[in-house]
Amino acid sequence: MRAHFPLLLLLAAPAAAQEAAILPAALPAEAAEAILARPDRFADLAADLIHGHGQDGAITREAIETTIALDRAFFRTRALRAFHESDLDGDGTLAPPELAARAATLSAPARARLMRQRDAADADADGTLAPPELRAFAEAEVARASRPQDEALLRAVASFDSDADGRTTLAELSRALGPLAAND
Ligand SMILES: [Ca+2]
Ligand SMILES: [Ca+2]
Repeated sequence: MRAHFPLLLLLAAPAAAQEAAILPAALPAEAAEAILARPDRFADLAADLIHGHGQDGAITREAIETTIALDRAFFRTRALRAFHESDLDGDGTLAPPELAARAATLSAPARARLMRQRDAADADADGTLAPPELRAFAEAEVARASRPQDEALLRAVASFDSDADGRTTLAELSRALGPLAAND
């Protein structure tokens, strides 16, 4: 015999409306779409964020912004590392002899990578990398590596603060995401 299912529930809330009701209203549409598509991935990301950068099983909006800034600083530093290692006189500008001296110590693939990065960074193509060119190159690498849609998902965690105390807890997240994961 089939279990009884309250018909009124079905009438009151079709499946799609039920799903939409679970996610916070403040969530940007694009983030909501990404979360609905892969609720398990978002749950992992949010848990890593809270465990890694939160406090006492919760995270604030400010701490999320700090996390994003830390990631950007990491990508910026990574982008500039090879150039900093080539700045033999430490004046912040890379002259062609400095780049050539560093390139001579590298393996063929690393040398090719350094030359490719130099060409990408040398906006005025004069062979020298000036500080503004290095800054622009680093920011372009940050934009490429940090992916706006991933940053939007990190910021989305703040929208799950259902009691509005300024902190999103693991419990608030699992209450909202649990039903989604079950349907997955
Ligand atoms: Ca220099
Ligand atoms: Ca230049």
